Amino acid sequence: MNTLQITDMQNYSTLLTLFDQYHDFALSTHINPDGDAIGSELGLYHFLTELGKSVKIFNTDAVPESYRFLPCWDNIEDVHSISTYRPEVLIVLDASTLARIGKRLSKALLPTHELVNIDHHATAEAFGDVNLIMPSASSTSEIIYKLIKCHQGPIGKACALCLYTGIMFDTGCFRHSNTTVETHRIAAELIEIGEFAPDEVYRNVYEQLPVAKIRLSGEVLRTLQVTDDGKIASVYATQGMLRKTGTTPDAVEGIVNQIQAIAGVEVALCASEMTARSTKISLRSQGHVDVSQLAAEFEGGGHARAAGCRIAMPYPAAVRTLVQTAQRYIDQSSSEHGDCQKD
Ligand SMILES: [Mn+2]
Repeated sequence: MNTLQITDMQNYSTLLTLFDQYHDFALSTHINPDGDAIGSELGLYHFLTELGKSVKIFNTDAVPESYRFLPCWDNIEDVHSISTYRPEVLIVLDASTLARIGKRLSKALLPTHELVNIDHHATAEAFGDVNLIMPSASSTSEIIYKLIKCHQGPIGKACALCLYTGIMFDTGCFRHSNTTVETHRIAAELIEIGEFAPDEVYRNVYEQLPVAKIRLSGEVLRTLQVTDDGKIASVYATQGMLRKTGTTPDAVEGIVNQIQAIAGVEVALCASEMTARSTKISLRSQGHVDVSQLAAEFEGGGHARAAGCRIAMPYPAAVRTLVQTAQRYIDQSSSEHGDCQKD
């Protein structure tokens, strides 16, 4: 059986009407775009283009190297190319707030008619005229797939590759808890349509690492601390480590996943020194702790199992504060769930 679960029919049909009604679309996504951000943008871009629409994409940050195999990635423009351009409809993808597309972009890129917000973050704000927020979806790319299906397609080859890449990324290659039977069915269909090799997509995204990034991982992993109960693991990356290895802050991304894999660890965190007084934190959860709530205490956000925030503190203090807060969440959850009933 291959039934499509649509939970928000009302907003789907409103959106489909917009696709038919308007001609000029602009798309955007969050700063430091990841695989789902780029995949959902380009997937929707290909779909709308095939419908004969005029579509432009504007992002604050450049497309990461690892996504430059996706068709039309180089059509993505930056804030400087906007000037007086006004789309009829602006669709913001995978960004839990409008500000997440970048301050300048959120002010410069104004639609004449509709602002649309498509997202799957549990902490997403309904900032659009039309909002399609589905925390149950694995990824924004999965929502775009469902939208196109509701429109009766067609999903083209290029579109299928982009959406598959987004779903693969946001499910951690189909291993995170947001991966469902339906996710696999959608992925299978996209592979069939796109006629691409999934192993090549994987290699493009994950196995084109510069040697400097591995050297940075080595430096960062050396800072590993695990709490006495073994449930919280933390590491940090300093500006000095970036200089020493010749890397930039985005190279820190993904290291948190390595320490999340330690047996018994429920919360993993990686702190990244941005300036002397500002620290970026990435959080992962393997247990009952909802790290999006933890991040929200510091004005961050994300998902129950993966979230992040920025703290106005030097990194050693930020790590201490976050570990203490995580400990409070773990104590709470073990009193609620009982220590012997682990997942
Ligand atoms: Mn996403």
